[in-house]
Amino acid sequence: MTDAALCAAARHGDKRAIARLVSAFEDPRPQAAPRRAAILAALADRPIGRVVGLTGAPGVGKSTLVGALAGALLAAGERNVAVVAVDPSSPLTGGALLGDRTRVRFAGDDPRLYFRSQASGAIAGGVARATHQVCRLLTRLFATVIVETVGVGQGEIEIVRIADTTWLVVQPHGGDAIQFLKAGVMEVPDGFVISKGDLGSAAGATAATLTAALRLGTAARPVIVTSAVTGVGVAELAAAIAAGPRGRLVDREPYLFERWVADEYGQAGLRRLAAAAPSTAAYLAAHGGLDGAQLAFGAAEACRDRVPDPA
Ligand SMILES: Nc1nc2c(ncn2[C@@H]2O[C@H](COP(=O)(O)OP(=O)(O)OP(=O)(O)O)[C@@H](O)[C@H]2O)c(=O)[nH]1
Ligand SMILES: [Mg+2]
Repeated sequence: MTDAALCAAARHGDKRAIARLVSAFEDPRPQAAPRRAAILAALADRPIGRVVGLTGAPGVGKSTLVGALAGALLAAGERNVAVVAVDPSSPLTGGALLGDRTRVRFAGDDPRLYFRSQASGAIAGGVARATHQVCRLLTRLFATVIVETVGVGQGEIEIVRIADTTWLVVQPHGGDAIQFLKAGVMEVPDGFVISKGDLGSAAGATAATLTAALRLGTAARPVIVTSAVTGVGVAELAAAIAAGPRGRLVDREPYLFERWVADEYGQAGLRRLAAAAPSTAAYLAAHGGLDGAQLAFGAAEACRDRVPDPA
């Protein structure tokens, strides 16, 4: 099938077509950039969906919540929902550490729901290097894209650089809330979810502690107690997400391009980028956006490999 045919099928929710397009966006090589540009051009008439980050320590209940939340978003009127679960994988084995635990289960086989899991590899931040790329595609196909990441500290909630809004999930009395406060991470999320609200009064107490702590901060942010068991709070969270902003992924491209340069070519690559243009935004503009910039930068780097540095 051609990419044009895949795009046509993907518009109608064909999951195999979507999966084949997603692989083009997971390919880090600059040679893959023109294909991405062509796919996005074929979908350019589509509105850009919202990216919602759902992050928190391992085992707090993110995947379970996401399964329920996706259904609640559809019930709240969202056209369709994709979920990307970033699977923390071991740098040693290259395999997934937690395997099945990152599986998100949807109720039934709804054509409006799509799930993809990605191995994060050795990349810091809990966000796979390909996550932002895949979000570029999925936001053209889905009204809401939820990204589940494991984030436990300041350096590990890089998801906020991609998402329109990020929610931090903490469990009752997990100590996470206090730990996050200390780490300064509380400033980062747009809202908080206390999971496992069915486990006695602990969730309410944690919510009260958190709300009191947040009152010291600047902007008021929601604290929602949820339970994937009883369903409490899930509709409220869906409504808050549905009322939030969408479509800011494009503004993130200078940052995303710098991340890609750093991943592929290291600090020296970043220095050459800085020398090549007055700003990253200017470099992107000069090359027609992210895909063109990757192709051009990759070609320049390939030339360098052939011609030894004069220094
Ligand atoms: N009682 C109760 N248990 C829950 C709830 N949500 C999740 N759990 C349980 O908590 C455990 C972890 O749930 P997951 O959804 O896999 O948690 P996660 O945050 O996605 O975990 P990782 O992806 O491994 O970081 C499982 O045993 C769930 O059954 C809830 O609302 N109430
Ligand atoms: Mg999970």
